[in-house]
Amino acid sequence: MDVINEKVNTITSKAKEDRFQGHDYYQIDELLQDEHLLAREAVREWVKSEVSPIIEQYAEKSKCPTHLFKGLAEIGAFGPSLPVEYGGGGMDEMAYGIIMQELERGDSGIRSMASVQGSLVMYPIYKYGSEEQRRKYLPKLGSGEFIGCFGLTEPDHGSNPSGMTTNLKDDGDAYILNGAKMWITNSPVADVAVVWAKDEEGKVRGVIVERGMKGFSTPEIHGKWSLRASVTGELVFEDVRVPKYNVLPNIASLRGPLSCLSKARYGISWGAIGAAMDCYDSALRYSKERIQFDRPIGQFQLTQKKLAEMITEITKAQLLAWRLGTLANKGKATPAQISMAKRNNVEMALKVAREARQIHGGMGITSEYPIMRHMMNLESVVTYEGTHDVHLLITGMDITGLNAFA
Ligand code: TGC
Ligand code: FAD
Repeated sequence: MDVINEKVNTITSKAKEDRFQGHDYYQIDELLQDEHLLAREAVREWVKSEVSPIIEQYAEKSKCPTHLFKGLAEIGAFGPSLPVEYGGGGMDEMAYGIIMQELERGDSGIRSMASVQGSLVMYPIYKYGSEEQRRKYLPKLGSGEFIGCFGLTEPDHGSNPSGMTTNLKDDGDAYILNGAKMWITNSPVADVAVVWAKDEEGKVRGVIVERGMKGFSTPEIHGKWSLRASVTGELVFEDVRVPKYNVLPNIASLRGPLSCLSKARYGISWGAIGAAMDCYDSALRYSKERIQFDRPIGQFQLTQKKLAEMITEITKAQLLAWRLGTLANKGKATPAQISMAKRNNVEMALKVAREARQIHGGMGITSEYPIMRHMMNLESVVTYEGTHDVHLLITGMDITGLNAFA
């Protein structure tokens, strides 16, 4: 009995220590600049010291480690490619992707916190807001003093946001906002929400709703088996009086929220590789340490097949992300190219997680290893920011010129 406990304890204590090493089978690092590698190192160290020691507990308890918002701000995770004077990091799109990759290596929920704040809250205010709105909100969001959320999805309109019924009615110097948003990351803890609603002409407008506005509430959604360390909720608007000052003046179309999604989907296409690498890293190590039939399980051909296929798929995804990053840096990455990368890389990560789980045997279902947490998280990632099938249809539309949604 003691021997079994000793073995379990040895495996347990090894698993608890974050021994992650990046994987770069095709020497893609040679294609990166020093600022990318430095950013990666800094975020990796932060994840090892701040996220890895606590994440399993938070996920098990289904609690969001909101204390990490400040740290995320300090490492420049909020809007890495937005200008410094507006609270961003002043880096390029490649750096943004790499930072998301390292965060998601820790946990998809932590990457979500950063994606939403930077790409879905700061970006629309930067891109479509007035100068006064930028000055008022962006520095506070960039520093983590304010937490933001993004409200597009509704209870009856998920994949089809153009059907939204949340609406704005003109009332002099304000709009009256009514409706509800569903599945909103960070909503229960947000200070501000960028909300998309139709005006009386049926045009999609973006409004900044602040916590404390009368008639605005943010109930939490419970019972998630995925993204458990991320907080998700609703946004409910009952005759909320939103000053016209809070309307984003430079957009009146669904293109507004969809362009923000392009930015966030780009980050996810990098982020998913992080989750996949963490699963692969753990499986590779376990395969060399776990002895069955008097030899490491990594010596069996079937285990090698799994590992070889994992690193092949990770490498292909890395090349896709790197190329997308170079296009994004030139402002040439199209929404359809971003859809392809998001779809491919998240699916790849899910498959890697499932194979890694097999390699860990029974241990793979426990919180001693990160595999099940990543796998369950990825079940959300494959659905949010456009489902797997929606992205396939975007590619289909792009190559055929025929619109499956029309
Ligand atoms: P459609 O007519 O195709 O487009 C309307 C206008 O938008 C433009 N556009 C885009 N612009 C930039 N980036 C994109 N990705 C764009 N996609 C479309 C388009 O050119 C057009 O512009 P204009 O100027 O001609 O008006 O719109 P549609 O109603 O037919 O919808 C097409 C469809 C289904 C692809 C789209 O609605 C879609 O992507 N649906 C998926 C919904 C989705 O992704 N929701 C995500 C909610 S947010 C979220 O999940 C956050 S999770 C965050 C986290 O925790 O990390
Ligand atoms: P539906 O649209 O009802 O889709 C159900 C199924 O039908 C899917 O398989 C879909 O692919 C399929 N389907 C739909 N239309 C078609 C079609 N035309 N052809 C073929 N198949 C189709 N939203 C926000 O606005 N802000 C957030 O911060 C946010 N955070 C989220 C966090 C989590 C944890 C989750 C799970 C979701 C979040 N979302 C958020 C919502 C997310 O974007 C939606 O869940 C997603 O867009 C899908 O919408 P839906 O869930 O209503 O599914």
